[in-house]
Amino acid sequence: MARPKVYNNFINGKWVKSHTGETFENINPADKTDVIGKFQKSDARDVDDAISAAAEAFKKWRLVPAPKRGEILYRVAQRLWKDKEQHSRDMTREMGKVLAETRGDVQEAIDMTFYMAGEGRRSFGQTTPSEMNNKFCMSVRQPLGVCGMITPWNFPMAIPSWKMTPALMMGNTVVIKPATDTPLSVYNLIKAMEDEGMPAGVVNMVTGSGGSVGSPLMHDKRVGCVSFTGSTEIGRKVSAACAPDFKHCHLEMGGKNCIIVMDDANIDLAVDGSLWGAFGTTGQRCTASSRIILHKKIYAKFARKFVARAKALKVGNGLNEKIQMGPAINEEQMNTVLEYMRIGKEEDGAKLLCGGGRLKGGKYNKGWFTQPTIFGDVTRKMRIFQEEIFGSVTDLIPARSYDHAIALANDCAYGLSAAIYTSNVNRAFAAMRDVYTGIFYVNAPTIGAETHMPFGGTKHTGNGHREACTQALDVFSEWKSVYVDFSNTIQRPQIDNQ
Ligand code: UN1
Repeated sequence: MARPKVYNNFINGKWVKSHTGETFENINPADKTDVIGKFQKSDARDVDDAISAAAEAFKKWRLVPAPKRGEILYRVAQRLWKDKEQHSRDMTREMGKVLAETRGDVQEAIDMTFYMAGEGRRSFGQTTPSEMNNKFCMSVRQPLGVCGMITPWNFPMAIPSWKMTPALMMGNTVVIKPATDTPLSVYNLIKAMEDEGMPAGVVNMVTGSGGSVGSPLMHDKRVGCVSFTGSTEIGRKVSAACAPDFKHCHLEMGGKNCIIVMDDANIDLAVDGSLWGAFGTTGQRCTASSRIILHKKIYAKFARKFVARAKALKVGNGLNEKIQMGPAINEEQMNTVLEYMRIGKEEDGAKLLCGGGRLKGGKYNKGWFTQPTIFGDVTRKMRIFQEEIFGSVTDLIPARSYDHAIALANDCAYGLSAAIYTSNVNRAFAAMRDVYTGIFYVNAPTIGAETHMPFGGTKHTGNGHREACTQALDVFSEWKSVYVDFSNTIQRPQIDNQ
């Protein structure tokens, strides 16, 4: 086998080694003997270099007209489109999810980049009449400076694009720390930016661990904004790191998303949706359907069909087009999922309906494969009802009525996404109103957000911000209200005109 390629950090337009002189390996989770590449094991000195470069580049980048910044992003989007298949294969190899899904991930990055490129010619502010004569009022956005980004492994190109493209469009510069499990996809995104003429220092990538790279990045006083996607536990640390300097802080964290299936639902459609929502991306989405709340009248019928479909899922290496579910991202994550399977088996009253362990034997021994797992008769006090698992496990929860289903849906620390399957339009609208989440679906599973809609959640999922759509611009800019008085007199609002 060829020796793995060594990838460098990208700082000030150059590919450079870390000060540490050390690297870490990027391993294929479907085949741990497959080393995809070696990446720089960076530390605070590399972060410092990257922030210095970004701070310097900001002086010029903020003055580049927004439509021109947008033009670079258009070219980046076209480049990603051209290289989509290769980027998707790279992503399946480093992350494990199946090719159809990694193509979707790269597509999401393309969509986002085109969308934000278009914002170069929009990014509208307001004009409004003044209460005084001969005076003009308008609001404009201004960039924040250096934006630090800490991105996860489950959407290795889409999520970095959600953060980088609005930040860049607004005139900010970027230092990004990719997840250590999936740095190649961020490398591919950065490389496209370099090749399409992004000026030196405007985007910088530093690879390495959260402690050595993420921590100095979020604590640095020169950083004006930190955008983080990951666990609620780490999100709390990011929030605390940003607080003393009142940095903009955008957090996108856990989920325990539910699908409600009512007695009037199309059951086959709900089974299809639940299968995709629960086991797509091996359940490793913040939006995964990890609680399925079933009206008691259809519980048994749904459970029978759903379990049969889950048992039939083809699990394996995602590079094989016939495979429907890939591995867990790494050994540690697999062990967490296995631990939750154990907890579920011991919960008083929960019934294991299928799966419940690791897939072993033959090709499975090469990677971190877990069985599609369903627990039945799950109730609100159970840990598997309340805690995010981030793996191939979902719960079936019986509900007595619509009101009971809504109470169960809301009885959770998180509030990212929820769904209802029903053929009753009144119920659909009532549920849309009554479930307190950032995203809601009718007759579709909890996954599958589109880039021109705001993305984010309530409660412990987020801190009030949204990614994607124009809402993302609010994270990466500050409003400035501008008053131009052309009266040539002193005019005192609220006083002289009363
Ligand atoms: C995530 O899981 O962090 O809505 C992002 C979806 C995808 C994005 C998921 N478009 O499922």
